[in-house]
Amino acid sequence: MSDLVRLSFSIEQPLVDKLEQLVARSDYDNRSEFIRDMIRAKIVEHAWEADEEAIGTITLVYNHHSRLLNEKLTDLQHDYHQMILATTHVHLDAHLCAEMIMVRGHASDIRQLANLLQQPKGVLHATLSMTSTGKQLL
Ligand code: NI
Repeated sequence: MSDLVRLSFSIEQPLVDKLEQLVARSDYDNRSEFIRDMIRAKIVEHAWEADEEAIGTITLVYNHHSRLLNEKLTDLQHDYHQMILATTHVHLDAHLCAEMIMVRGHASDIRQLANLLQQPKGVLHATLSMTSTGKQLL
C-alpha cells in the first residue's frame, strides 16, 4: 500500500452532513475509506466512458422452453467467444434457467453483448454488472 497523504479541503456544511449520512448508511467504519471508494468508482466510470477494457457479468433469467432460445443464446456467445471468460448455468426450476456470463472486453462491446442477449423472446430479465480489470486502480 502506498504512503497515506493527509488532505485538507473545504466543503459546505450541508454537504458534509450529507457525506456523514452516506457514510453511516453505507456501514463504512470511517470517512476516509468511503471517500477512497468514491474516487475509485469515479475512476472506473471514466474508464468505461473512455471504452477501456472492463470486466462484466451478464445475468439472464429465461424460460428454456422458448423455441430455439438455447440455440440463439449459444450462437450469440460463440459470436463473442473471445470476450467470454466463464459461463455458469443454473436450473432454477422445471422451466426457468439463470445464466451468468462473465466477460472481459471493451466497455462498449460488453454493453452490446448484454443488449443482444436480453433481446430474444423468452429472456425474462437481464442485468449487466460492470467492474474494472483493476489496472486503473493501482
Ligand atoms: Ni437450465
